[in-house]
Amino acid sequence: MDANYKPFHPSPSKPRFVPPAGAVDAHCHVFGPEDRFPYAPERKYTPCDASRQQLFALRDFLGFSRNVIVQASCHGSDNAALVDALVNSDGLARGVAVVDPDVSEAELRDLDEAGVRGVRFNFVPRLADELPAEQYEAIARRIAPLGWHIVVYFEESEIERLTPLFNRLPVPVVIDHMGTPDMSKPVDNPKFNALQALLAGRRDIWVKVTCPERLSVTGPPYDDFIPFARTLVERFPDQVLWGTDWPHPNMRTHVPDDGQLVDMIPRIAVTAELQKKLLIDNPMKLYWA
Ligand code: 0GY
Repeated sequence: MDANYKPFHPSPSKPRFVPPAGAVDAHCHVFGPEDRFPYAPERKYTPCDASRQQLFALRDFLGFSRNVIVQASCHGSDNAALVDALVNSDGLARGVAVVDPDVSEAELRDLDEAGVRGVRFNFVPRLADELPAEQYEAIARRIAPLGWHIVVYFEESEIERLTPLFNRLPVPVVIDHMGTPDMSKPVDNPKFNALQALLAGRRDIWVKVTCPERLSVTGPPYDDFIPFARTLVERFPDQVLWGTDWPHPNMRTHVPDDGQLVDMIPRIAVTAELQKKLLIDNPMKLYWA
């Protein structure tokens, strides 16, 4: 792993919040192990290995039932580690892959068979190189017949530039990490309002209320994250997803305690009904329907 890379928390706390039975961690990753699943030559960072066994043990420890595993940039478009995790999950994990524009029909069918339900477009320059817009649109057209969706990760500064592309995608769109809002600003700010306009304009656009550890300016216990996440959960209760983001790649300031992240859930989804939508109904509709 990179010299300055911070491995995930070795012993997270047991959360006090007990997720409802069937809860889904809808954003997490597996990394390597490198000796079996080497990292991509074009990667922009080298993480600490984080195996499927460790992920599934954390799922059980935190009181979750299922995982949505998202292909991270360090594995490029080689989805082998992701597929290995999915096919060894007893049906309890679904995946989001990264594919090249020239991916074959047979590869897409194999990924679908393994449990992949979406493709991720990563627009964050420190993680991936952006493709021409036509190539994203072509991939979206290719996956539409499979009933898959597109997951997008971008920096908030890019939201206006990318909105027309997102609106042209002919499949559902899932936005990572609330569109990465600037938490030193009030919730009512033009960028976060642009995100909400996107969600209000298309009810098949979803958003992950994830990554306090990455987005918070104040740090643990991440109080500044709450009003942003709570706004989305209350305004768009049928379009929100929650995940740990384990193993939290590229953290610079600190390593989050996953138990503490789970304990934030009742602060952002304050009723049992909102928690059920966030943790069960919404991810089940997207990934297990
Ligand atoms: C995340 C966030 C990060 C990394 C990746 O694909 C990736 O490498 O998504 C990040 O560094 O912000 O969702 O895990």
